[in-house]
Amino acid sequence: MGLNASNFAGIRLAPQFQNISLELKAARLYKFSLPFKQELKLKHITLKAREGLILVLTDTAGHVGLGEISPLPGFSRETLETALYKTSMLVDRILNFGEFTSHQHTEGPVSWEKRTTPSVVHFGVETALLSLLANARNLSLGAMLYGHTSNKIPVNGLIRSSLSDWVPEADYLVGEGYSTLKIKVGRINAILEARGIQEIRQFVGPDIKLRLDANRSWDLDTAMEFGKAVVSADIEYIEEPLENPADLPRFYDGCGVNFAFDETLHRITDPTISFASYTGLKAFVLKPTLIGCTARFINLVNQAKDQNILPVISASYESDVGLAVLAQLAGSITGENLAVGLDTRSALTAGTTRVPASIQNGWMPVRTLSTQDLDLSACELLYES
Ligand code: OSB
Ligand code: MG
Repeated sequence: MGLNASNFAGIRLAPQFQNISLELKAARLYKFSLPFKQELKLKHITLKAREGLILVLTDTAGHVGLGEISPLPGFSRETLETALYKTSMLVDRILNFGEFTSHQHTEGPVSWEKRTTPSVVHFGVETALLSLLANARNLSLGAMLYGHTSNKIPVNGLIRSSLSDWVPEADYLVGEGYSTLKIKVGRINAILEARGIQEIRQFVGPDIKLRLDANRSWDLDTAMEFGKAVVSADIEYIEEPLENPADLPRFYDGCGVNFAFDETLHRITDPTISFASYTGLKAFVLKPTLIGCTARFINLVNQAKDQNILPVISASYESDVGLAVLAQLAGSITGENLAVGLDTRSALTAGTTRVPASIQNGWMPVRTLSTQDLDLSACELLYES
């Protein structure tokens, strides 16, 4: 079957790559389950292992496109079973009828009948197809969309340990070469945590950037109390300090600490929404897996860039295949200039490629993957067509 790809999945490719077509031949879908080194405690759930799907698409010339579909329990709407069902339906339609119904992203208001909910499945299938087009041209995904890419990207070192380990962990990460750290807060008493952040700042000195993430843990008063206690520690931003994000401008007015949206961006149904009224808004933490639609993700990147907001591309504990896609996007969107949130692979005991997605001196190489790079030995083949 053939797909014409000039305006692919609602995304414009770089001018030189428009009007390309695609002759798909086969699809395989694998399931993986990768244990975490330690149970991963997220806001609403604790996970022992990361589960997900790897989609391998092949065209008639033998090029391959890889995508990952890994719903994150507690964050994604879909279970793995639903994702598997939706993926096999979508891939069947593409292979058998040449019909690709991507998520219908539009930048204007849409009636309810026309609105589809973006899904982890859309992002995985869209990026598998885009990777195939890119691989056929020996390019990264990002280079095909934007016409340029860096070959490495800086990463924020992630601190998720308990308070007593923050300083040793910061010491370790700075020693490893990270120059931006992200610390998870909002877990125990806010004042004790604020003191811990001040200790990290004193320990690492003024040249390391500090980002915080509270995952909507606080009411306005607690958040402001925390904010006032850390403002002198020069915080780049704090992600989602408030249970109710509508109060964020009051948080900023009250303490002067810049904030970032993360969870809020997964729930926006009106793509025309303006962020101009949010003074103190410093960054969008963009998790394409959870936004679930490539076109909307790119639209959010553009909105951020237009409004001087940092687009921080971030992971949701994907395996190596998903991380490679995210690194390729980041290589073209923010390149060497902005630390991204891709320090999640070290939480897993194993992966889906022979060589894991590695970070050296705080930098992740931007790499493209082919079939030879895959290690699906521990995976189960669930679908083939
Ligand atoms: O709260 O930002 C979060 C990963 C999965 C789900 C939620 C979050 C995360 C991360 C990713 O922290 C890593 C990062 O942003 O640096
Ligand atoms: Mg966050």
